[in-house]
Amino acid sequence: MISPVNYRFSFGPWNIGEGADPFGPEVRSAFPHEEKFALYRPLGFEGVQFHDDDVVPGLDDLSPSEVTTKTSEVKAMLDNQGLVPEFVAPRLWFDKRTVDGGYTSNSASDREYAWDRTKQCIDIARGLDCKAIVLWFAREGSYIREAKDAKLAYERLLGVINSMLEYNEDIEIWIEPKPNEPTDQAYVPTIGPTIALAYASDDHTRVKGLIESAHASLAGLDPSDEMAFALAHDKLASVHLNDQNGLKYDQDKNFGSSNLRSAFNQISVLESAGYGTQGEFIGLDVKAMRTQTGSPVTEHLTNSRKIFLRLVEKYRALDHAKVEQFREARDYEALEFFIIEHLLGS
Ligand code: XUL
Ligand code: MN
Repeated sequence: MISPVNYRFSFGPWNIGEGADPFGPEVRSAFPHEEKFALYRPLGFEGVQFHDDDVVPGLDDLSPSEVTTKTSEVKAMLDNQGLVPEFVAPRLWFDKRTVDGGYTSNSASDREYAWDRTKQCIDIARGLDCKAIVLWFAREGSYIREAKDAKLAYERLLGVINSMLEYNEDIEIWIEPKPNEPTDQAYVPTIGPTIALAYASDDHTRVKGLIESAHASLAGLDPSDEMAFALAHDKLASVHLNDQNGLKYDQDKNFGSSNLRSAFNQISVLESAGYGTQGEFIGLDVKAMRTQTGSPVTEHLTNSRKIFLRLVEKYRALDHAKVEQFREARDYEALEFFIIEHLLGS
């Protein structure tokens, strides 16, 4: 069955960046954060992915009423621009109190900070009328394996998930697994442990996964299989489509730019499962190349979106009956050539 979905797209304000990397500073002038939102609709995007401090900059230093006021201002701005907040994620990797992670830090006071910040994040999300909280576990892992009690760490993560579910009955938690960076080894590296945590939680229907293509590739896995696993459990809440050239640093390249066939397979999995029919977004998490000049630089976003839509056309134009015939006959040599020819076009 070919999905009739008209996809809606999202990205985060951090995807319009100044090009700093661990080896060098900004190479483009800063484009004001507040002005980024006016770019979304013209670029073809309606969903905004937020970190808590993308909504309320400097939130650790603000009073509760200042946080509420700023959140209401952002909500009004989103309404005016016709934008939807897709999710809010607590940024638990920047502050000094997160050097050892948040929820799994060996410091009790740092864990307390992480929990307070998580409650603030949930309040901010609810203030935007957004029910999704993304947990990218960033520093929840270790630089050396002896540093932490891994069993205790997993128990702590489950404890936080349950506390979040209890703190607000309307939210959903979307875990975005990643195997490494900034830690050497992260807890919850892939979708398997993500789904296990969901089922172990007090309300698994509110705990789901978000698959980023590059994160799956960094784990040496096929992003489309990671997506399929979540879909088979009805737990693919969102995706961060991008690309990755081998096992390197997290590259956030344009979708399909390094592995076109893998991108096509991700679309096959999403389309055949009817992803998007429940309002799920096609989220992008892409970075502009450092060599790009100007401000704001947005072509990486529009190009990734175009590549996605072109591949959707390719998927819909595929002779699916023929694919079934090849599968039935287990003639995978012929199937592979058929797919490659289809991708190459005539
Ligand atoms: C990190 C990453 C994050 C999450 C949101 O690799 O992908 O930007 O998407 O916290
Ligand atoms: Mn991401």
